[in-house]
Amino acid sequence: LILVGERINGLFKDVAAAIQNKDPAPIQRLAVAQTEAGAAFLDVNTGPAVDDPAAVMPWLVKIIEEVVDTPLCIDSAKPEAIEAGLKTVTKAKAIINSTTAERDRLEKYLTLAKEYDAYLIALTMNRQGVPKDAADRLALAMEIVVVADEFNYAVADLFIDPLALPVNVGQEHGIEVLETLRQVKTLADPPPRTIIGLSNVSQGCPHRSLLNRTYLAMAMASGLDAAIADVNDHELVKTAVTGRVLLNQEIYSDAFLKAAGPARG
Ligand code: THG
Repeated sequence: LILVGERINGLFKDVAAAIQNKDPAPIQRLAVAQTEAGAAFLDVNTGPAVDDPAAVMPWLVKIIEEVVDTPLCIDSAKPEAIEAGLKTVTKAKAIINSTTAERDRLEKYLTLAKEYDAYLIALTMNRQGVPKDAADRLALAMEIVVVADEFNYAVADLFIDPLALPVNVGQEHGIEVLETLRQVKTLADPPPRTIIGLSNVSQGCPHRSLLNRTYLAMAMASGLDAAIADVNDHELVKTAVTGRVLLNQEIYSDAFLKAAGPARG
């Protein structure tokens, strides 16, 4: 499972304040902490309070790259902000987060992904919003795969995101997202990869870690390849490693024993 650290996002008050004050230190601390916790990528999102994300994104990329080598997941609904971020990146292949299935946006983001040799996350939503069931999510995933193929974009570099929603407002979506994760693998050979914003499921809910961990285990069993998640939740990272062992994606001995701690029966 590829873990993308979610924490450098202006949705969080401390990050919003650091951006406002042009203070690199809190953001750099989050970059180091998430990297040490095992993040393979760091999500970078200016958040909703920033007027001009295309001006802020290069600053974020620069200060993060000063302290870690971890590749970045450039997260914005504004293509100008994505491009400004990609222009600044000097480390390994980045992820573009994210396009929707809307044709004009998809073509714009695919063009950027090709030009900057980046992975691309595509959400199974369009102008009508998020579909209510797996069949409609899959129809959008198929449209995305077809257009990626037309663009000669490697489908294995494409991550389909079926959009996890908070369980307290979209309870009926949980099982539809799991079904979508399973069926996406039948759309092409090699298939696209899959990703979700895991913490979405618990937004506004009590027992967030428990909800995140339980859904992670179910999503992994449904074929999930990557998650944007709270990597500083040690129980969550332990669940990810344990899931990999139980799904025979990782050898039982070394990583599992290390992650789970001393054996207590
Ligand atoms: N798919 C893709 N990208 C995404 C998402 C997705 N990026 C953003 C988001 N969803 C994933 N990241 C987060 C980050 C924070 C929270 C949830 C998902 C979160 N934040 C606290 C809250 O709203 O309660 C912030 C409050 C605070 O502590 O300050 O829960 O689905 N491709």
